Amino acid sequence: MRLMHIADVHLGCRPDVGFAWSGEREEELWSTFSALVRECVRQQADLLLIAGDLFDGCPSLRELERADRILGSAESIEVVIVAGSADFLREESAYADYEWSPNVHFLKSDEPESIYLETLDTTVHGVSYYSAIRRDRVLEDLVPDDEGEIQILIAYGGDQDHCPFDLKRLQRAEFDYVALGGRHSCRLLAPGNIGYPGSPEPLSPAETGKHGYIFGEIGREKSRFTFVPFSLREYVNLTVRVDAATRFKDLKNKVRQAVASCGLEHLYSITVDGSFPPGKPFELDELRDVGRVCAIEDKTVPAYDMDKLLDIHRDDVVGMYMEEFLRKPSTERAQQALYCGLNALLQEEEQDDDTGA
Ligand SMILES: [Mn+2]
Repeated sequence: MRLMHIADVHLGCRPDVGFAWSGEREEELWSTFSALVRECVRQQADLLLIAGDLFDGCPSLRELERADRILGSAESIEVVIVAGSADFLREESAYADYEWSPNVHFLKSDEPESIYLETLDTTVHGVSYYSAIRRDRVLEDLVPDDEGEIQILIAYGGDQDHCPFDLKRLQRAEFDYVALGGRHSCRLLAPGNIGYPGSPEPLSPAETGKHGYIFGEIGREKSRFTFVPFSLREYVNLTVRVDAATRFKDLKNKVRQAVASCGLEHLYSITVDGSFPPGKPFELDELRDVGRVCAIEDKTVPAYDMDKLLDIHRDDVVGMYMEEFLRKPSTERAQQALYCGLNALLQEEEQDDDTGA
């Protein structure tokens, strides 16, 4: 039996709000979801498991119909869904009593339930959320029954606020596979048949790295589960070093090259580290047009020659200020404060010089 396991798709979510590509990303969550279902067919999977947070919130009827059209189009594939913390069920919602296509099975009770899929001789056990937080340890009590040859648990949670469980207990229950949801990055847990696929598309700059799905084969002798990268885009952290001799043009070229070699389709957080000529900081905002840049962090400091400055200002307030800082162990914060103060003091001195005071 071949299965695809996805979770945390968050349809309806609009990542990177405020950026030019935000609307496009919202649509890409849908197109990747469609592509996943087509991939399921192409890979001749028998079963698609969706372990919570298919939607970013309580879906509208339109969103339900759109998702159902996609899932219903793969009529040869049995689909099992549970609701997670983001798309928890509200009694009066369209989500709670929507009639899905015949191949789509929604385990929508807040009590554990199971479905026996006759053609696959497989039983899938699961439970849904009716609030964003659920602290009972309901998953730990679930055990295989003797109906299906293959026994699967589909479960959302694992942290303190979302159906916490002891991994050892889950392992001891001896399901053939435990399809988890609720983490946005992939994690396969020992002995390899328990896993979080993560979100198929990353949803925020913190969600760096590969995103995709878990594909599994359950056999009589041997089973195998692997993570398969599938997302259209990734969030990438890029750090570039500069020094006082770096020209802005060269810095921009360096960033442009790095972005081009990583991939223009990706979404970047750029950190610039190093130093700039005192009084002439780089205009880092101008790096925004090298690609899809979500954030720029400026970690540059002015390239003061401390020894020389101390020598010049031995007997004035600037020297006293510097000595006060240099006496203490240097932390990043203290450094920042030192440079800020130094900037202000030296600028004041320059103005005094200009006005002849
Ligand atoms: Mn989620």
